[in-house]
This record gives sequence, structure tokens and C-alpha cells, in this order.
Amino acid sequence: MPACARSVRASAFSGRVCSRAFQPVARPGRVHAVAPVAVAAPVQLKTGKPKREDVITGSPDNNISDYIYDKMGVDLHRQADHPIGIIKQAIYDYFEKRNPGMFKTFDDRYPIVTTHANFDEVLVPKDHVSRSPNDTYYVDANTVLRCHTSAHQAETLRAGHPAFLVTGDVYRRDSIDSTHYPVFHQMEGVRVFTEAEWTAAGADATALAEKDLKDALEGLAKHLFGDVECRWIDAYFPFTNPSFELEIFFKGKWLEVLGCGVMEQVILDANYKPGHKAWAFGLGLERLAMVLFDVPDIRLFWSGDDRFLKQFKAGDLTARFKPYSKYPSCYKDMAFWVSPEFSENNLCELVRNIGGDLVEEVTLIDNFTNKKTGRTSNCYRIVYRSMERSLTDEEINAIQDKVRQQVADVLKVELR
Ligand code: FA5
Ligand code: MG
Repeated sequence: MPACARSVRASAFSGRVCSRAFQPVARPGRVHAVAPVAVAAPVQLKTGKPKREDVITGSPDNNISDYIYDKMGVDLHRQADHPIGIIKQAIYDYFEKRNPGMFKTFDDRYPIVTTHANFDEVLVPKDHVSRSPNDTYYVDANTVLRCHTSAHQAETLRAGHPAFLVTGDVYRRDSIDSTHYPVFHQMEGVRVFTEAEWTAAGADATALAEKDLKDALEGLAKHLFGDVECRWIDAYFPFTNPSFELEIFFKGKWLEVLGCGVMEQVILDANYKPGHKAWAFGLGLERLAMVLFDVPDIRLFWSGDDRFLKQFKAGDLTARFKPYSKYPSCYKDMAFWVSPEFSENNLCELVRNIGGDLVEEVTLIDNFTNKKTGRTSNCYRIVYRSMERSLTDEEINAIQDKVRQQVADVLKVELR
């Protein structure tokens, strides 16, 4: 068994510096007002790369750039020799071995979904931070790039599946560092239990679901990593109760790799059949692949460089990434008085759109409020590094000049 220590932290609401994810807006675990809608929406059957005009629509609510559009349809999770495809298959194999024939798998669900599917059907409150255009990519007011594979829970339950794994690309406006990227891959897992099952186990329904969930995921960690240090954290998600996150000790830090919990009963009752119980999880495939293959930076998964790609082969879980070279980084600091238009996610989006994958990290290194004027000043450090080559001063200066100009023009900050 991997050493999965149980660590109880107050809740994801306390302490953690995190702009989004599915943290509570206010009181963790409160009963929220969003009612599930039992009307069966048709299951999305579209597949393949969306057309550009279906993504960058010209709607006033549209906030998607070509940088993001270009990542759509690449489907790293459907490339058998790619680390993301390899880890997907390894997880499928694990669940097939644990419960032969039980889990139905889907990996071609269309990434453009309604706000109804992405939020309402999984009980995300109307005022939840994840609905904000600061956090989510909107195609138009009622359509988004899915920000999690939980967007497919309700429709797959309605289609009558009692156990399934849904893998797909998901999209988020987020911070920039070695473990966060605006496009990444998740796998959703759901398993429904019948009353006969918890009766036979001599447990109450929630206890059985929680136990089976944790057993399954601890077993998965062992299957993938052998002995690795991991711990359970109490968490909050609108769609599960109780809720947990699993963290793995990686490169000197605790890395969150998944969220999970016992499905909120209303979701199951409205979309499956009453009288059942279920668990659900959402795995971050890049995070798992980073641990398994020792990949130090999430941008590498998007590298087209053969020196990266040739190191991995379908079915081989033993490969460990060998850096071909570590090119020098270069950083630029930028201080400014913030404006109402400013947010860290807006800054990261802007920097990515200009600097692309040359941007390694964006960090707030200083901030203060002038007591007399009440104005707040931030200083951000932008670290640039290519995974493939050395950068020249001229190209970084040109990018940084553009960044400075656009933060002033678009985010209306006053550079200092
Ligand atoms: C969710 O997305 C929930 N839908 C998970 C879930 C499903 C909970 C079913 C309960 C039941 P969260 O926002 O924490 O939760 O993201 C899940 C995982 O995605 C994280 O643990 C992490 O591994 C990965 N992840 C999140 N943001 C990023 C990012 N910007 N880049 C790479 N991976 C990320
Ligand atoms: Mg999380």
C-alpha cells in the first residue's frame, strides 16, 4: 500500500491561496439553491476539432483566444504513445482489472458544453467563482469550454450507465507555473451502488461508497506509482459530500492530483434512479503523468519536440523523463498600480497570449497599499524559458515590451 496518511485540514476554504477550482464561495457544505433540472438534454454527439467560428464567435461574452483554440482537437489523451494517452490507458487497465467489465469508457466527448451541463447539473451555485469569465472560457453567454469532466456526469447517468470513466481536455483561466496550464486533461470516474450492495456489505450507503472510493484510488496510486507518499485532504465540491482531495509528495512539495467524494444524492436521483448511491472522482492526468514519468514542467506535454516524445511508448510505465538540456531562464519584473480590470488570471491570459509556452511562471513578488491614496501596487515576476532552445535578449525584450504595453492598454493598470 502506498502510505496514504489521513490528514484533516480544516477545509479547502481555509488557508489555500487558490483563485478557483471548486472551492466554496462562502460556507463550505452549505445547502445551495440550484435545483437540478430533470429534463433530459440530448447527449452531445459532436466529435473532432471544433470549427474556429464555433469557438471564437464574436459574442460579447466570448473570451477565447487563438492560443487556446489551437490546442483544441489535439487530444493528447487519444495519442497512444503520448504520456497523457499512456496514463489514460494505464488507469483504464487498472479499473478493468479491479472490476472486470464494469466501467464503460468515453474519450471523445465534445469539449464545448452548455453552462447548464458544466455548472447547473452539478449544483454549482449561481454565484460560484468558477462561473466567472475570469475563470472560465465562454463561447457565448450559455456555452463554455468545459472546465471539468464533471460536465458529463449527469448526461452519462441519464444514458443509464452505472459505472463510467470519461476522459477529455478541459480549459481554465488560471495561474501560470510548472503545474498549471490553461488546457489540461481530466478523467471523471463514477460508480453507482445498489441497495443490495450496501446491505451485503453490512454498511450504510455513504460509508460503503466512501470506503470503496478511497480503496479504488489508493489502489490506483499503488498501481501507477508503487510506494509513493500521499495523503487525503478534506475538501469541498458542490457536487459531492463528503469530499476529498488526494495529494502526492513530488519534488519536495505536496501536489494535488485529484478531487473526489460521495455524489450529492439529488444528482443521482434526478439523472439515474432513486434508491442508489454513488461515488465520483476527477483526476488531473498531467499531474499524475508528471509524477509517474518525472516530468518537471507541464508545458512539456505540449512539446512537439522528438527529444521529448520519443522517450515514451504505449504501455510502458517505466519510462522516466531525461532532460535533454536545461536552458537558462530569464525574468522580468513589472510593477503597477492595479485597476478594476486587473486580475491575476487576466494577467496570465494576456502574458500567455503574447509569450506562449516561453512563459514558465508568473508570480506576485510584492504588493502594498498606499495608506494615503488607498491605491494598491503589485509587482509581478514573469519567468521566461524555452524547453527547446536558448532565448535571446532581443526576443524576450520584445515580448516583455508588448506585455507592458498591453497590461496598460487592456488591463488599464498604471505601470510604475
Ligand atoms: C474538479 O475539477 C472536480 N470536478 C473534481 C471532482 C470530480 C471532484 C468528481 C469530486 C467529484 P479541481 O478543480 O480540484 O476539481 O480539479 C481536479 C484536478 O485537476 C486537480 O486535482 C488537478 O490535478 C487538476 N488541475 C486543476 N487545475 C489544473 C491546471 N490549471 N493545470 C493542470 N491540472 C489542473
Ligand atoms: Mg482542487
